[in-house]
Amino acid sequence: MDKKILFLFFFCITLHLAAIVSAQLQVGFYNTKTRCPAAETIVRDTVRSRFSSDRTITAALLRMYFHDCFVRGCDASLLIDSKNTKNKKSEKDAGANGSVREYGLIDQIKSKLEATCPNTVSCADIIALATRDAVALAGGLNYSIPTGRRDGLVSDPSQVNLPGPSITVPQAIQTFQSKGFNVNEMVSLLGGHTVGITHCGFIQEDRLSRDDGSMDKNLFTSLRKTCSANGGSSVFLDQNTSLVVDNSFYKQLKLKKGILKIDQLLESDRSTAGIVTTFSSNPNAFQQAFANALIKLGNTQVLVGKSGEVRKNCRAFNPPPVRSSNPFLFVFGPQA
Ligand code: HEM
Ligand SMILES: *[C@@H]1O[C@H](CO)[C@@H](O)[C@H](O)[C@H]1NC(C)=O
Ligand SMILES: *[C@@H]1O[C@H](CO)[C@@H](O)[C@H](O)[C@H]1NC(C)=O
Ligand SMILES: CC(=O)N[C@H]1CO[C@H](CO)[C@@H](O)[C@@H]1O
Repeated sequence: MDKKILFLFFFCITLHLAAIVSAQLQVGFYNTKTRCPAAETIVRDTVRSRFSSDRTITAALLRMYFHDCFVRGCDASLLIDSKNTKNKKSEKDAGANGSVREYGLIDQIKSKLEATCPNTVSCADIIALATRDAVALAGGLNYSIPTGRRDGLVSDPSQVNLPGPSITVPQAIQTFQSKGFNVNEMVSLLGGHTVGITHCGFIQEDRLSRDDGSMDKNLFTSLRKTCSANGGSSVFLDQNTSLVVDNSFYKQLKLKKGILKIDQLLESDRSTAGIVTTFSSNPNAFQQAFANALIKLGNTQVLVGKSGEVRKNCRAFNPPPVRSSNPFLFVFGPQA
C-alpha cells in the first residue's frame, strides 16, 4: 500500500482515538498548567475546614452526589435555583430533594476556585471531589476520582424520579440496574446510610405505625417516642456510629436496627442478605466496594469534552454569550 495513504490512515485513527480519550473522565484532569493544578487541594481544604466544625457534611454531600448523579447524570443539575429556569422550577423543588443540604458549601468551594482559575472547574466535579474528601475525613477510603465532568443545561423537577424509602428490594434492584449498577453495587451504595439522618416522616408509616417484628423492640420504642414528640424530628440512619463511614450500618441491619424500610429489607431479601452479611463481618470488603461504587456512581451519564458548560455560578446556567453584532443583520434587518 502507498506509504502516504498508510500514514494518513494511522494519523486519522490516532486523531480519532485522541478524541475518544479526551472525551472521558480522567484522574487528575485539572492537574495541568493550563487547567487548575490547585483544584483538588482547594476543594479538600474547604471541605476539611467545614468538616472540623460540622461532621454531618459527609452525609449531606453523599446524598447530594447520589441525587445529582441519578437524575440526568452527574451534571450538577440539582444545584440550579428554581428562579433560573424557564418554568421557575428546578430539580431542587422536587419532593425527593426537599432535604438535600449544603448547597452553600458548594458555593463556597466554587467561589474559591473561580478566584484561582476562573471558568475551569465544573460544579459537577466539585460535588464528586467534595464527596470523596468528606468520605475520607469520616473514615472511608481516600479514593482517586476521575474528573472532567461538565455542567448540564437542564434542571427539570419532572425528571426527578428517585426511589422512595418504601420501595421493595426488587424495585430497588430494577432502579439501580437501569442506571448500570448490579445488586452488589446497589447494596454497597446504600451503605451511604452509614451516615446521616432521616426525618421521622419517612419511617412513620412503614416502620413505626405498628410492631411487625422487623425492628428491634427497644429501638422501636425509642423511635416511636422521638418521632411522636415532634413531627419534624429526625433520627440517625446508623444508630451506632452515626457520623462514621464504616460497616456498622450492615451490623445494625443484622440486629434489626435498620431505620428505613428499604435498608432493613436488604437484610432479609434473598438477593441481598448474603451481601449484607459479608459487609457486616468484613470492614475492608465494605470500604473497597463502597469506594468503587462511588467512583462508578460518578461516571453516570456524564457530559464531557465540549458538551454542557462549566458554570460560573453553580446555582445558575451561564448567560448566553453576547452575540458579536452581525453585519448581515445590520444591513438587512432581522428576519420577520
Ligand atoms: C433505594 C435507594 C435510596 C433510598 C430509597 C434512599 C432514601 C433516603 C431517605 C428517605 C433519606 C432521608 C432524607 C431526609 O429525611 O432528609 C435518605 C438520607 C440519606 N441518603 Fe439515601 N436513599 C437511597 C440511596 C442512597 C444512596 C445511593 C446514597 C449515597 C451513596 C444515599 C445517601 C444518603 C445519606 C448520606 C442520607 C443522609 C442525609 C443527611 O443526613 O442529610 N442514599 N435516603
Ligand atoms: C487523601 O489523599 C490526599 C493526597 O494523597 C491527601 O493530601 C489528603 O490529606 C488525604 N485525605 C485524607 C482525609 O486523608
Ligand atoms: C458499634 O460501634 C463500636 C465502635 O464505636 C464498634 O466497636 C461496634 O462493633 C459497633 N457495634 C455494632 C453492633 O455495630
Ligand atoms: C424544600 C423544598 O423545596 N421542598 C419542596 C419539595 O418539592 C415539593 C413538591 O414536589 C414541594 O412541595 C416542597 O416545598
